[in-house]
Amino acid sequence: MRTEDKMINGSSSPVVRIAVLGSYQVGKSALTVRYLTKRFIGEYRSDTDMLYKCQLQVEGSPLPVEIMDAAPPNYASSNVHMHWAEAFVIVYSVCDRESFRNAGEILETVCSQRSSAPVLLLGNKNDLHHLREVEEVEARSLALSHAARFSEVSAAESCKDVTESLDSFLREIKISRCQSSSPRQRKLSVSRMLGSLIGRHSPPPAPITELIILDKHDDRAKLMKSSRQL
Ligand SMILES: Nc1nc2c(ncn2[C@@H]2O[C@H](COP(=O)(O)OP(=O)(O)OP(=O)(O)O)[C@@H](O)[C@H]2O)c(=O)[nH]1
Ligand SMILES: [Mg+2]
Repeated sequence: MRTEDKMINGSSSPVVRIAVLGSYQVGKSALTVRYLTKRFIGEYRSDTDMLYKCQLQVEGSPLPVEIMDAAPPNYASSNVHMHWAEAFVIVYSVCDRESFRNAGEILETVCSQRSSAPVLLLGNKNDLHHLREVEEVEARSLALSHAARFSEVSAAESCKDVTESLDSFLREIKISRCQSSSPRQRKLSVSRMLGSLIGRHSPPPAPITELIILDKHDDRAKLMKSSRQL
């Protein structure tokens, strides 16, 4: 693990910070809200970052989690989320090849800047079969080549798939915190990823305790500052 990762990684903080990144309109907000509330509302505010603070049950014990539903393209230019988060969920739409290409770029950036951070690649909108532009096998192979987890989901149609993939991802994050910071860490995460495909289910997420809307540049600056203080 690089020094920068050590400084940022949650091993020094009890809070797990997850950034949800991806192109416009791929379903980042729908997935976040679906996971935390089990609801699919249909339309979501998309002009700003939303920070959800919550207490989740992971492997039988409570874990404070912060999920940043990032409004693009802020993360690309400011790099704030790259430094703030301990783990990354990268979303694309299976009906939008450009969003998949963009997800690949984000994946590359995360892997180069945060080499040991757990990453989950999520292909959303798999209910829209007739509009599919990205095959599952292609995305799975991209994820594997970067030692990232992968799932195809539909925030609109299936709460179960969304819950399973994010629960399982949180378990991986928890495990990665307990492991040594040797350079083998990302390799090991591949076997964890495969193992998790048949993993157990954790209890349903607890309610959100706080929602912060990060409207201003000032707020993002504070976020950056706090991530550096960890
Ligand atoms: N059919 C279908 N539509 C979805 C799904 N997930 C989200 N949508 C729709 O896709 C649109 C965009 O969803 P959002 O969750 O706002 O996407 P986003 O990535 O947060 O969008 P921005 O914040 O604007 O970048 C909305 O109209 C959603 O209702 C899904 O799984 N299936
Ligand atoms: Mg959004």
